[in-house]
Amino acid sequence: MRKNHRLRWAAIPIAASLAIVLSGCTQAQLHGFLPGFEEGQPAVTNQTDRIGGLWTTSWIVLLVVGLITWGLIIWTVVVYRRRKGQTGLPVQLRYNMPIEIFYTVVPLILVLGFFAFTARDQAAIEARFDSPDVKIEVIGKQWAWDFNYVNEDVYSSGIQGQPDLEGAKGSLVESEIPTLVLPVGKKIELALESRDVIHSFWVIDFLYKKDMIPGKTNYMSVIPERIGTYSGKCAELCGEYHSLMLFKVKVVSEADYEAYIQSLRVAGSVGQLDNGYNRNQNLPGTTAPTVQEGN
Ligand SMILES: [Cu+2]
Repeated sequence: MRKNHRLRWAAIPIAASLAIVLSGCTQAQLHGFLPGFEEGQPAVTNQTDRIGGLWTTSWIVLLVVGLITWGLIIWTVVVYRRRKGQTGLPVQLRYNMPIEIFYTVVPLILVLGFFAFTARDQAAIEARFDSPDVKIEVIGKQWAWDFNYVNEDVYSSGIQGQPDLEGAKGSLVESEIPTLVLPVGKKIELALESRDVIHSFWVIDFLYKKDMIPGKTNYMSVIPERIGTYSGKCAELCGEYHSLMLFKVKVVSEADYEAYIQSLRVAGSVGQLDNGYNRNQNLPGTTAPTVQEGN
């Protein structure tokens, strides 16, 4: 009875301080420090809340398991430590059925739980739109990106990151980085392909990446929900200049999207690039135009 009372007195300040600490959390902290969650801003895409939720919940579950495990380890080390004058081995415990069943069943439940939630979210993320508003073919190549705007029959061909000789050491010419322009709030289907080796299409703030495999088309279906510029990179080691295989995703209003498409048309980038094998399209002066942004 007395013990219960004491526990309750302990629980109140713990709960109160927990509430205060959590309410002081920023959006980034509440989402397990994933990128793309800022105060008062809409989600970056229609998928990011779901992915953030899976990540954060997994961490909470695993931290609880960790706290119990660390607690038990510390407890046994302290309580069952060798005391002065003790010799020989302590009482050996083995074939304790309740414990054996416990540490078989609990991990099984955890693994099945992680599997179930991952499968549920993956199915939702991987579902393709019945009728996407915008179809874009993204072609990875050593070491840049080509973008075919399928509905509009225009394209943009990218070059690998160009070192900025006037800027700080290691910096790149920002305006030369290939840019994929997407209209906000539209159902976008990206067909991911490769010309040469396996690459991986990764827009960091979209919290999702997918391999680009020669001879196979992978799809990414996403609705960008926040206007802005996001960094992307190749996430599969693909050769010497893998680290320069960068791109940007610019999510813009529909009017700006139309203007961008028009600028590609004016620049003569009409038609579609094929994904035939060609190793020499990633440097200035090749088929790729050197300045990407028409507007
Ligand atoms: Cu690559």
